[in-house]
Amino acid sequence: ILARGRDVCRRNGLLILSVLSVIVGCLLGFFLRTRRLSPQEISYFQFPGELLMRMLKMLILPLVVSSLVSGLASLDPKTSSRLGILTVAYYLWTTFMAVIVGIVMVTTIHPGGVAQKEMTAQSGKPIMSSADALLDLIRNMFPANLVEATFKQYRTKTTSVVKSIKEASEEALPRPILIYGVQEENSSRVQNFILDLTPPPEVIYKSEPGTSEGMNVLGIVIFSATMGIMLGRMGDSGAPLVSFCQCLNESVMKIVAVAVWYFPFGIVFLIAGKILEMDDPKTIGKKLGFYAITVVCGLVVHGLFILPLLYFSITKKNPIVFIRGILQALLIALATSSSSATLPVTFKCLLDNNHIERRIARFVLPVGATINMDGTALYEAVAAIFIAQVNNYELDFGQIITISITATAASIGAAGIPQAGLVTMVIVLTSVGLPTEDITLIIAIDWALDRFRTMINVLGDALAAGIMAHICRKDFIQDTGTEKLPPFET
Ligand code: DAS
Repeated sequence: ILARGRDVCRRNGLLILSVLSVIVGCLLGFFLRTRRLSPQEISYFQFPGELLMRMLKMLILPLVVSSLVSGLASLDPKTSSRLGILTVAYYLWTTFMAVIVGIVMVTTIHPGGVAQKEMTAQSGKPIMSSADALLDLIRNMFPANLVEATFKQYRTKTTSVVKSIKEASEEALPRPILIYGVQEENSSRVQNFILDLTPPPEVIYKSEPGTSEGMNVLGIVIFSATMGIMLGRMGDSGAPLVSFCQCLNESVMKIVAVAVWYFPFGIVFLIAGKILEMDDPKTIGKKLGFYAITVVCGLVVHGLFILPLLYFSITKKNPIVFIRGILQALLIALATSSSSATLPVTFKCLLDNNHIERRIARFVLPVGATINMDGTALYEAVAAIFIAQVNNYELDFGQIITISITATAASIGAAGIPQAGLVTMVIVLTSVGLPTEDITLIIAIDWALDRFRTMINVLGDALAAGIMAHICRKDFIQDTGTEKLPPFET
């Protein structure tokens, strides 16, 4: 009874701690805003939160590669192709549904009409064309050098961040903005685009490091899935590498089991640090209030009604119990606004709390974290139509269809990193001839809405794993245990 009690409290304890950390983070953030900290003090205060982000990002590459390779290699070709087709079809269907929900919401609430009088786009620089954005997405699907590309970016982030801070302060930028982010020679224009979209002056603007490497996660998924399928077909000659990936996957999950105890502490500083940076809520409220309400209503309808209903209709299981099991992952998504960074926790919740077949989770989650973004697709459709409304631009039916298709495609190309959806929106806007510089109309609250759409992205991936585990359960019951698990596998 003691052991059981300890386990229940340990699991719930961590969840309760995480919920409390979100509340404490919000309260602390708003309290410290009244203390008017200096930019330097803000960046020191954000340090524990930055550690949390780096801890999670450090795990993405080994986790994605090891889970996809070992997951796919341990499935027989029939199951893996069936699972692959079903998963991608499900993802496309739910993403398109999210877009439709968003379009219905924004045409019903019509937030742009409210804002029309007050809003004017800040003097926009010619922002990159959708062709560039599209080429960048495709380019980053093929990271020139899988490991070097990722770790090189980590390494140069440290050096060039310090360098660019020094240069920036010496050059006394025309606008008193201290921007730092890596301007690598090969970094995608997508990253520069985010840097160009800087909010008003006298703000320390941290380009969320990882934009281009975040795009590379898509390339890593493509590479690892291909590797897994190839190795699965090689039989015994591929076994050593499959076993290596299984062991790597298990060890990463054991690191996550330890790291999760730091998360509540990191969440406090991550959230409070973001609140310290945000614009004055008063200036935001009137202008963008209706827009934010439209986005949140769409996310709630899709995430808390449509997806759970779909889960129940297919599995006949209680979706609330399932969602309860992944609450920890949803909180990390809220704190980090990165579904890729949340991936290790999503894995842990699905395996430990919802007892999803690990080979299903190892395929469905990494693929979902990069191509399945219901929240982002909904958001991009709403934002595009909102910008059309603000510009008094009547969209015809054909353009609405174009927006729904391009929003679906753009969300697939968006990486699971902070504010990626803001960037790929360029494709949606230019597809119907809307001015891309109008993205600056919504940038002030994008960081907050990003957290909620990331939660829905993670929820969509997790529910998909639950549905696929249910649909393919017969494959595993008849399965003769093809996955030769590492010796220490419990
Ligand atoms: N923050 C992205 C994610 O991690 C979503 C987005 O930017 O729209 O899923």
